[in-house]
Amino acid sequence: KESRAEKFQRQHMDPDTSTVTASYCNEMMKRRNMMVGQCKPVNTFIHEPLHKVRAICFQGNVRCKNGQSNCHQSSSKMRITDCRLKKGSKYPKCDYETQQLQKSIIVACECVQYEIVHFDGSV
Ligand code: PAX
Repeated sequence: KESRAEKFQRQHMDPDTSTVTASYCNEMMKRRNMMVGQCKPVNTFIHEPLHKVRAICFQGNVRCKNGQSNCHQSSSKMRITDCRLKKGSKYPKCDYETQQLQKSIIVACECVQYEIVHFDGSV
């Protein structure tokens, strides 16, 4: 079974891409299985090496949106792409807007090995 850390990597990691095209989100949301049963409304891909993203678990501790205390904010800006479902788009035709950004990101970390399990937002 896919672990939470593996699921985070499938849904949010894309280190080898530096520039994205307008169709990036439509292709990636499909390829990474986020159009199964429903269209995931918002999803962020991170274009940084995994070791840099894992290191966020040792950076500034912040409260998560759900009130838990296991969230961490990256001390530097990261290259990310936000995928947002376009208004009126209906499953199974999930149609996304692609937006490339450089922002600090907030993630939730779990367990002894400090694996990232959830993307909380970007600021
Ligand atoms: P998730 O299901 O929210 O969390 P996501 O991050 O890809 O998935 P399982 O066993 O899978 O249920 N976990 C936590 N979740 C939230 N908060 C804390 N502190 C926490 N600690 C552990 C994946 C797993 O992490 C566990 C949680 O129980 C899950 O375990 O965002 C909704 C989705 O949109 C993404 C992020 C979320 O998907 P919302 O509405 O909660 O903010 N998303 C959102 C994004 O990719 N980019 C964005 O900018 C925003 C706003």
